[in-house]
Amino acid sequence: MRNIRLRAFGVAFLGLALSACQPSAPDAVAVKYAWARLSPVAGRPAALYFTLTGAAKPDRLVAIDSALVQRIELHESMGGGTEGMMSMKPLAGVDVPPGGSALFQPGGKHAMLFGVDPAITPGTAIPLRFRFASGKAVEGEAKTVGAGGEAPGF
Ligand SMILES: [Cu+2]
Repeated sequence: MRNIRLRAFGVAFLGLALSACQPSAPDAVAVKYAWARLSPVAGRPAALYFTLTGAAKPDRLVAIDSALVQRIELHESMGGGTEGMMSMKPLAGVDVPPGGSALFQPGGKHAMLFGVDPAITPGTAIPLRFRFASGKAVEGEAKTVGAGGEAPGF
């Protein structure tokens, strides 16, 4: 009896030691450098840019929401221009591989913010929740700049 208990303890201890040896890959995708360029025209959408870095397992960004934005869509600009309505296609999701990243930047992938709360002006911040196919949700915040503003230096 005593022997069996000791063995069970040994196995549990080995399990702990093994998990401690694994490389420290993050559990969830990380959201970095989020910023939004507001529209010069009230009521027009803002464009949101950010960087996602991978977790230990592959994941996929499927949605973003905010208490201060009515609707957020994932888009990709075609032809590398600015975010004009003629040159964008909607994206159902964006993969984020382990050890990799997904870049959302001007002229490429971005999110479009429709119905931004009028309290959001240049220099304020937009609270965001990034939702992933795994079911995880990551909170973030985007710095805001005006229509002609430069990307923040972070
Ligand atoms: Cu767009």
